[in-house]
Amino acid sequence: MWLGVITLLPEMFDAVSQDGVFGRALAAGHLQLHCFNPRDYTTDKHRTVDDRPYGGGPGMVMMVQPLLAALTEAKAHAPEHSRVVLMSPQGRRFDQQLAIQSKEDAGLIFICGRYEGIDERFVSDHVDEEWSIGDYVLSGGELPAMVVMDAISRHVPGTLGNQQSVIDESHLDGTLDYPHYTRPENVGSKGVPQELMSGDHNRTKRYRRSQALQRTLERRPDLLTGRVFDPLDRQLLTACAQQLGPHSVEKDGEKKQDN
Ligand code: 4FV
Repeated sequence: MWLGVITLLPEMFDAVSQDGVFGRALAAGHLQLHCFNPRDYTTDKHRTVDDRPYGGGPGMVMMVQPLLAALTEAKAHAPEHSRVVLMSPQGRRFDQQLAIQSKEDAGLIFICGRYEGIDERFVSDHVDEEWSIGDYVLSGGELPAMVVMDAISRHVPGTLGNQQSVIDESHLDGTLDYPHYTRPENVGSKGVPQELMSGDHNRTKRYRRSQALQRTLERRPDLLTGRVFDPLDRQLLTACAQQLGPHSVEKDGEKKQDN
């Protein structure tokens, strides 16, 4: 997958390019990452990329010309029909489903704003989609772009050594993840659930599924609405609900404190 980023701070992307899953995927050629800095495409001696907002108000707004010149250069290198995505709180909430859908794209070009935002004429004429990573305002679109690229890249074949971990991954089927344990077996007074020590694959699988459903029921019951469950899930959910008892789900998914 070819990834382009329009950013005033390309050096920020060194944070994901050199190590980890994303860095290894770049090194292996499963992913390509290319940054285009609007400041390199300015036409004035001061290399101006922003200006004061019409109508007044705080901060600065990114100008069209440098952004468009950088985007044009990116498109000259990107696979044909690569979508242009602006990272913005006004966008569609990015989630696992969108991450999985996006792995099919041959290329994506992310626009990372700075300052108060971007001239609306660039957005309306050149941006295909706006995506948000959450309802808060950051100082730039670079971190959201890195979050999104990381989530998408995990689904690009070859990126993860064990593609099964993506298949098992939480949120893939709309549930939260089950708890994980590793050595040493005893940490203080706490051991490891017997279901994980039994060596019985089916027992372990059932335990993990039950824990994932219980956590989802407790913390994010909204993820369970409108879902069709197979007989095993229905059986496990019924057991979870009985075990948790009435009113066991706190508002806003807050974990119920053990009394
Ligand atoms: C953001 C978000 C975000 C707003 C102004 C960039 C900043 C600045 N992007 N999800 N939340 N972007 O806050 O995606 O230009």
